[in-house]
Amino acid sequence: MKNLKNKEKSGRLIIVAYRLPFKIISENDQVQLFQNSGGLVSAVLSLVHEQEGSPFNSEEKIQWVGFSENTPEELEGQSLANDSFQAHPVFIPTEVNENYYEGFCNNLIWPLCHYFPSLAKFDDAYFESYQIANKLFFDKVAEIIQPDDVVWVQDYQLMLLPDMIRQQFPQNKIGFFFHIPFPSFELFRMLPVKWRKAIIDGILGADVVGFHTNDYVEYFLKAARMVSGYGNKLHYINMSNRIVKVDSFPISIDYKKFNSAFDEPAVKKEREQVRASLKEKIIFSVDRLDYSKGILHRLHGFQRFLEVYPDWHEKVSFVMVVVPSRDSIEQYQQMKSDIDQTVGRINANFGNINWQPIIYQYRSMPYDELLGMYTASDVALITPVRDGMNLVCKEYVASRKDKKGVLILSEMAGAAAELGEALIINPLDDQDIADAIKRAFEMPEEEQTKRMNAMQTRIREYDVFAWTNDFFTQMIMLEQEHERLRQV
Ligand code: GDG
Repeated sequence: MKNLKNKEKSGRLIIVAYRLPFKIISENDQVQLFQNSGGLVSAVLSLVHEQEGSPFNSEEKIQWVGFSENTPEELEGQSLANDSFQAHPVFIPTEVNENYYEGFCNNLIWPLCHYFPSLAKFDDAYFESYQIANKLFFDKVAEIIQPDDVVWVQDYQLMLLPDMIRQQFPQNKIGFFFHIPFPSFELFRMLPVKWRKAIIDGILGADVVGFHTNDYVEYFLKAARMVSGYGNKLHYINMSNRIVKVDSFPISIDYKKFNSAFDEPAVKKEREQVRASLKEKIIFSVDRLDYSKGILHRLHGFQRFLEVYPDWHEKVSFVMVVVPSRDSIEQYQQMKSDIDQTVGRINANFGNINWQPIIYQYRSMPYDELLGMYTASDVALITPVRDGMNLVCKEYVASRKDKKGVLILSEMAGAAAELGEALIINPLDDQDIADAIKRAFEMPEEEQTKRMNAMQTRIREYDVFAWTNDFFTQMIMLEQEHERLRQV
C-alpha cells in the first residue's frame, strides 16, 4: 500500500454504479441508510477508512452515486448518509430506464458480451435512452465533484460516463471497471458504428480501465484500435494529451469472511442438517436465472452422469438453487420453464421413492444457508457458458476451511484463468461434465486438499482488498508517469 500514499493530494472517492448498495428508509423525518454487505462495499470501506497509507482522505465519507428504485423522490437533494458513506440517488424516469436498463443494457450489451448475438435486440430508442441515463449520472457527479476527488465508474451500464466526466473535469482522476466479459471484436463490431465509437471513446475517458482477464484486455485493445484508431504500447494508450492504462484486475472476494464462516455456529448447524438429510455425495450449484450461467447444460451433464455411471444411483443429491432474476422478460420465463421441465424429467426418469436426484429451488438463499451448502457439498458444479469472473466458485473454495471438496469449473468463466486446480470442463460437452463428476467423487482426500490449498492460497493473497489496492496503485503510478512526462 505504500505507493498509494499521497497525503498532500488526497481527495474523496466517488463510486458510480448503476445501483446504490443501500436500502434507504425514511421514517419520522429521519433518513437511514442500510448498506449491503457486497464485496465492493467492504473493499472500498477498507481502502478508504481502515488502511494505513490510503490514497484517500479518510476523514471524508465515500460518495456513492447510483440509481435507487426505492428512494422516495422527495428525498432528492437531501443528504443521505451513514458513518462511512454518502449516497446520491439518481432518479431515472421509468420510460427512460426501460429502454436504458432493460433495453440497451440487458437486451443488447448483456447478450452480445456473453456471446448470444442472436438474442441481441437493436433499437435506436435504446441507445438514445442509454445516452440520456448516462447524462443523468453525469449530472449527479457534476453536482458533487471536488478538484481532488477520484471517480471510479463501474460496469457496462455506464460506458459513456468516463468521457463525459473527462470533458468537463479534466483534472480529476477517473477509473473504469468492466465486470462482464469484453467480447472478441467479431461480436463487438455487430454494434452500429456510431454506438461502437461512443462506447470506446466513452470508456477511454478514464485513466485506468480494468477487466477481469488478459483476454478481455486484448479484445478491448483491439476494439479501440479498430474503432477509434488508438494503438497501444504494453497496454498504455497514448491519447495525445494523456495516457490511458488498460489492464486486468481479476475481482475477488473477502477471503477471511468466507473462510471463517466455516466455524460460525449458524453455518455449522446448516451444514449438519444438510449432511444428515441428503445422500452420501452432494453436488451444489447456485446462480441467478440467466442463459449465460449454463443451467440447462449443467442439467444435461448431470443426466449423462446418471446414464453412464449407474453405480452412483441413490448415492448422490444435486442441490440446484436458481435465484429469480429478470423473470418478467419472456425469454427468461421460457428458460425457467425449460429448466422446470428438464429437472422434472430427470427426477421422474431416475428417481424412486427413496431418492430424488435433483433438489431444485427457485429462490434466493439466506447467507447462513448458502455457507451451509458450500461447506457441506462434495462438489460445486459451476458451468457458465460465459461469465466475466464468477464469484461463487471463489466463495466455495474460500469457505472450505476443512480443505475438502472439489470444484468443477467451466473454462468459459473468467475465474478459470486463476483456478487451474479445479476440474476444468467445457460446459457444452455433457460427457465432459459427467466424467468430471465421477472423477470428483472418486478423488482421494489428499488430492482434494492439495488442490484446495493451491486455490485458497491464490484467493487469500489476491482478495477483494488486494483487488482495489491494485487498481488504485495503477492510478497513482499512472499519475507519476504523467508527472515524469511533463518534466521531460
Ligand atoms: C457480475 C458478473 C462477476 C447468489 N445467489 C445467492 C447469493 N449470491 C451471491 C453469490 C455471489 C454473487 O451473488 C454472484 O456473483 P457472480 O460473480 O457469480 O455473478 P453476477 O451477479 O452475474 O456478477 C460476474 C461479478 O459481476 C463481479 O465482477 O464475477 O461474472 O456477471 O457473491 O454469493 N447470495 C446469497 N443467496 C443467494 O441465493 N446470500
